[in-house]
This record gives sequence, C-alpha cells and structure tokens, in this order.
Amino acid sequence: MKSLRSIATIAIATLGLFCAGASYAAPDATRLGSSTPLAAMHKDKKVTCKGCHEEKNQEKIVVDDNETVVNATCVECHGTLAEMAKEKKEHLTPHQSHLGLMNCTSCHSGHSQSKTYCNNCHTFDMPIPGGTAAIKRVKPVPADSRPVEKTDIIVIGAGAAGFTAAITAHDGGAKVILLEKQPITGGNSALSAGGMNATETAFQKKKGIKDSVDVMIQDTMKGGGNHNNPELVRILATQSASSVDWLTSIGADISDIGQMAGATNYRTHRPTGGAAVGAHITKVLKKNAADRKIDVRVNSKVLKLVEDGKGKVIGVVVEGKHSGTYTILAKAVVMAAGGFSANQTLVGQYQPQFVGMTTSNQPGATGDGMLIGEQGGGQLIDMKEIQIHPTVAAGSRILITEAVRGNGAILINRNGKRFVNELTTRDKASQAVLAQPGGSAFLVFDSVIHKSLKQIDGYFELGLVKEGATLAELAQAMGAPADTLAQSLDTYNKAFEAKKDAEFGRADLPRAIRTPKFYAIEIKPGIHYTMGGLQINAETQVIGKHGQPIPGFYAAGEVTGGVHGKNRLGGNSISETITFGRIAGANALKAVKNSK
Ligand code: MEZ
Repeated sequence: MKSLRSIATIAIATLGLFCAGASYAAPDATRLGSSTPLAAMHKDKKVTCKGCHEEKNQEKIVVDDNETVVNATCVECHGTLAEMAKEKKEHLTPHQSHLGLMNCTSCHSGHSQSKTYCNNCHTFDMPIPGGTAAIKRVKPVPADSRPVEKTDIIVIGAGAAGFTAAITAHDGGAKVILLEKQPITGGNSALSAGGMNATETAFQKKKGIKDSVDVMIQDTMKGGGNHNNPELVRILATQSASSVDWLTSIGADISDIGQMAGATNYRTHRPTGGAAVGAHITKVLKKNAADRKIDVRVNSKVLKLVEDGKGKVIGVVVEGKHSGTYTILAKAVVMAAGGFSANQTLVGQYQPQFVGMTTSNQPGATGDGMLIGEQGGGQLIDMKEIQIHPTVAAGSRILITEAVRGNGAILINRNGKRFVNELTTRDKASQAVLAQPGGSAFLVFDSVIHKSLKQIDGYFELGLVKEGATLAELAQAMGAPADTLAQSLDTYNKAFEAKKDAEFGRADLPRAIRTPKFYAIEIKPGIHYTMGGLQINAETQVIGKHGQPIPGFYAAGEVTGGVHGKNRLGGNSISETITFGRIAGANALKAVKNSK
C-alpha cells in the first residue's frame, strides 16, 4: 500500500489534506455531489468512492464502523499521524495529541461536517481544510440489516477499565469484542493526569518510601467519608501493587512517584519525570489490544443489554455509525462505560447546584452505561456523590493536575492571600476556592516546581500560565496586591523551613517557592468524577435490585459505585480501572469457561 503513497503528491496546508495523483478511476459526480467539501476535493484529485470505501458484492459501497478502509487510505496518501506532525513542524498540532493514535475520520469527514475532535475540550483555532459544509451520507445502511453475531465476552467502553478487562479475558483464551461509542478510544482515562495510587510496590521500595495497604485503606475510607464499600477498598489497596506490576509487564512506565491530596504517603505512580499517566497508559493498553488483534469497534454505541428471560445477561444491542442496529450474543458482558460528569441533565438531577459548571471530562462521559445497566436490572448507588475538582483552568475544560500542588504549588486568592491546605481532599479544597472573591483562585509556583513536573509544560503551551521575573511582576499579571502576595509567600517559605504549616496544617511541604521565574494559573472548580454507579460485589458482578448478582453481567471503573464513597482521592481512579478491570476480565473469563 505504501506504493500508492509514493505516487501521491502530499498536499498539506493551504491546499487542504488530500491525495493527489493516485491511480483511481473517474468519480461518480452525481453521487458525491458538487458541493461535497472534502469528498469533492478528493474527487478533483481523481479519487473515487472506491478509493475510500470497501466494495462488496460488486456494487455495495460499505463502510464499517471503524471506517477502516477510508482511514487506511488517508494514511496511505498523507502518512501516519506521527509523520504528518513531523512534516508540519509545529509543536502544537492536531496530528500529535495526548489522545494518541486515532482515526483520521475522528475529525475529517467526506460526507458531513468535519470537526476538530480536540475542541470537545479545547478551543483551538484549527479549521479543517474542506470541512465546512455538510451533505448527506452517500448510502446509509438500513438498520437491523446485520445478522446476530456471537462472541465469548463483550466489553462496553474502551477506557482503561475496558481495555484492561478485554486484554485480561483475551489472554485467558476468550474471544472478546470491545465496543466504544466515541470515534476514538481512551475515554476519560486518556485525559487522566496525576497518576495511579498503589502501595507496597517495588517502585516505592526502591525509593525507600514506607507505605502500607492499611494506610492506603485508611486514607481512601477517610477521603470517602467512610461511605465507601470497605471490601472494595481493601481489594483496591491489596491488589494495587500487582496492578502496577501488570501494567509494567505490558510496557508501561509508572516508576515516578508523587503525592496526591488526602494521601498520607507518596504512592501516586506516574511516568518518569512526572508526565501525565492517562495518555501514557492508554497508549500502552491500545497497543496491547492491537498487538493481540482484539476486535475493538469505535462509533459503536450500545443501546441495551440482551437478557435470556430468566435474568441472565447474554448480549447487547449495538448501534453502529454505519452498520445500523445489530445484536451480539455473548457468555458474559463487562460494563466499563465510565461516569456522567459531561451529562448536565443527569448531573442536574442529582446536584442541581452544579449545572452550568465546567467539566474536566471528555464528551462521551454521559452515564449511558449506568442507565443501560439499570434497565438491565442493576442497582445504582451513590448517584448524588459528584466530585468537583478544585483546579480546572478558569474559562476552560483543562484540568490542572493535583500533582502541581503535590509538587509544591500553593493556592492564592485574588487578594494575594493563601486560604487553604492545598492537599486537603477535593471536596474541601473546591468549597474553599468557591468561597474566594470571584469564585476562583491562582495556583502559584516557581521555576523549581515547574521543572519537577513535566505536565506543567503543557499548561505553558496552552497559554494558561501568567508569569513574572519577580513576585511583584507576577502580582501585576494576576491583578493581586504585590505586598500581600509577597507576604503570603514569605510565610509559606518559613513554614517550609520549619517543616510546619501553622496556618493551614498542610502536612507535606516539598519545595519552597522562591526561585524566579514565578508563575500563576487561574483556576476554578469543575465537575470531575461521579462516585456513584452500578453496585458491584468483590467479583465485579453487578448487583441486581433484589441484592443478588446478575448472572453474566460484570462492571468495572467509574461506571460502578462503592469504591470511593462520597469523595474519591486523586490517583485512585486509574488504580481502580486497572485492578477492577483485571478482576472483571478474569471473572468474565471464568463465566465463559464454566459455560462450556
Ligand atoms: O485521580 C485524579 O482524578 C487525579 C489524580 C486528577 C489530577 O488532579 O491529576
């Protein structure tokens, strides 16, 4: 296929993104329509429908839900995302994002309006060449036209929990289909910043960090207001070290360790240099799924569970973007479809005062998995426990990781005053920020803290950081009184020297803030995580409304409730996805084996 590329002239930038000179037959202009923007651009370059769409039975032009052929053709002509990013020589390019490998068609569309996927969370000015108008799709495939498929295990949701369950079940010998409604995989996990909590790990031991399962349990229970399911918390802590080992064994680097709010000890594992954990482990999980040829389907939304009439879950009904509605039958179904922070209606139903607040979540976090699970007989618990993260960059959806505070940043209000223990739990820190003038505050740090955490580089690239060569300059950039800011930092630095924060009782004071330049990021609280969801037991079986496990139905990750109680500790989410994803995959596998 590379040969095609070698005869293609790659025309990027002003001419748009299309393949020129490829040896395709003349297009059928009546079908493409003269106003088709991207398709028309290709038509001009003599690329026909067949260049992008698979032909079946000599006449049917079909597109599978992964849009495999069209994406392969894009890559053939334009190069891979990595190659395109290199060619553009831009630092910030849509072709090289933290979302990792994704389909070209996630943004570019020949038959409907193209849309920059990144702008679901960002507001980049990135018009897509040829992507401004919309026409109807060429040939919609009629619904219900596909035969019933069969597999061993269906996993719903391709975030970290879903990938982990799918890989675990596959490695035990099961045939797995992993379904994702979004055009890209990764879910919220791909956005996860701070790290993965784990205790008694080899990495902690190597660094001489003393921690224990019992202390992680105590921290997690305390953080959750003791409302957590203690059995699930024990599993989270006890199995966290083996989850780190498992991730490491499949190629992840989570050897750096930091501290998150509410944690007694350093136990938040993240990539070397303090890079974001989510993008990294998502890349690793995706690669492992691809290497194993696991059947991963994007643009595939599960509509409902199929039940056998006696309460056992035996499959799902799926709506594919192109393939229409179809059914897959399986011996077990694992729900891993995430939370509902991006669903304002559902958030409003449980916490009306949060409506209108920004969210750090990806747009697919709408809680469908919970509702589908409930319709399938599952019990929802703790739905009103919705977490507000204290530090989302003001006016955006960009989470400023708690690791910035963990590495030493402090919170300062617009009067230049520190007002809270930055490492208290999120619920308390968020309330404290909301109580400040303007309902916002600034994360303040210096060049030493900046250098200690790779993730901060990204905030500079996104233009979120105000700076000053002196504290007075920074105060001016923040619009805060210089003398008060200087006084606040002086008091904090004295607390650092004394190793005692008499003002707010912050236990960990890792760095002083006194090395220019000085920096500030304005933050506001945003909806970050939904603690409630489907009730599960220690085997990750979904519990039905009468308290009994539903046969054939498992769940893991944010779609479940119980692990975090009223408030999740930072770093416990990725930990939960891997540990409970592994348990769900292993137990679904057992169900398959028992059914034989
Ligand atoms: O687990 C989280 O939600 C987390 C660590 C977030 C963050 O601030 O980075």
